[in-house]
Amino acid sequence: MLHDSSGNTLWQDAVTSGGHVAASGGYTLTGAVGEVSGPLSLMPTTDALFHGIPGPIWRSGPAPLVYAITRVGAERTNASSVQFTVTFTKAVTGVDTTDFIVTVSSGTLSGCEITEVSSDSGMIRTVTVSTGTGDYGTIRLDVVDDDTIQDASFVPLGDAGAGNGNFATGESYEVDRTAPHAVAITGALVGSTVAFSVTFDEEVEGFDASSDLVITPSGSVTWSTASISGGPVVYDVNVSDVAGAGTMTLAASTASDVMDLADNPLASSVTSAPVTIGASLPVATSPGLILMAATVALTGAWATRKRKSHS
Ligand SMILES: [Ca+2]
Ligand SMILES: [Ca+2]
Ligand SMILES: [Ca+2]
Repeated sequence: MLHDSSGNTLWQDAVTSGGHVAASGGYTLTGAVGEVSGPLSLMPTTDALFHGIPGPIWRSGPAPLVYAITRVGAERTNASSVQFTVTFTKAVTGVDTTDFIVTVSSGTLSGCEITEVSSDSGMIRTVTVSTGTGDYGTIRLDVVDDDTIQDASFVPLGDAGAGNGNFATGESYEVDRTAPHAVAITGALVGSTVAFSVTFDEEVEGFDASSDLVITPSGSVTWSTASISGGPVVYDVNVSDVAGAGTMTLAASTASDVMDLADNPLASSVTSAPVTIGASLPVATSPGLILMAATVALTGAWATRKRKSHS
């Protein structure tokens, strides 16, 4: 609808692509959808009307475009559906599920679908996407322009023509439904500390407290504290003030809050080989044997033979 500067209606049909509409009073609308020419300015108002004002020729504003597509949630997820925020450069209508496709740029996901587009007004839409099936994949939401998205002046996305408003450079989600595992743990006695190295098969978080550890001593072994540092794949675990004689092993606790970045909880852990603490003599109290200070790591059988040969 076109008004002159006095508010009189000059023309009240929608502009059609390539149309040429002569309005009363000598004003003319012509050209592609949304473009105007004639001895007047056209200024869209909030109710999508035009008010003609004598002056230079104006277009009714640039065509709408997709400004950005961003994630609503965390990048790594194991969720069955995710949401994207789609922001246009101006208010548009005509946005529905058929304007989008889901692009799986890597991984094994299949069956991802656009399930919902939020209320059709304004500059912003929230689009819900099901993440389908499969253990891992990267999914992105793209806009496919078929000119059904238009601004209030009926100017289609990217201007007239399919494809010129496409958008395929938005943020992605990394869907991860595979639980992490602790796959290698090594340890060595350094002074009175047992220094372990724990390797997971992917980045994990929450591996940060003694409750995340399963420390198993044998013999008379004791310790005071355990500290965890490093990560997010390889961590150092230092067990301090170790005393006594025997061995110590370490595993990561699957009953803890350790999880990958998609919140899949730790599924399993290897256990380290036993780290010998002091001399682990099997029966070190036979008559005539003097038990040395338990600081040298020797196997019991070897130590027993050596000592008998010197007695
Ligand atoms: Ca277009
Ligand atoms: Ca994982
Ligand atoms: Ca923890």
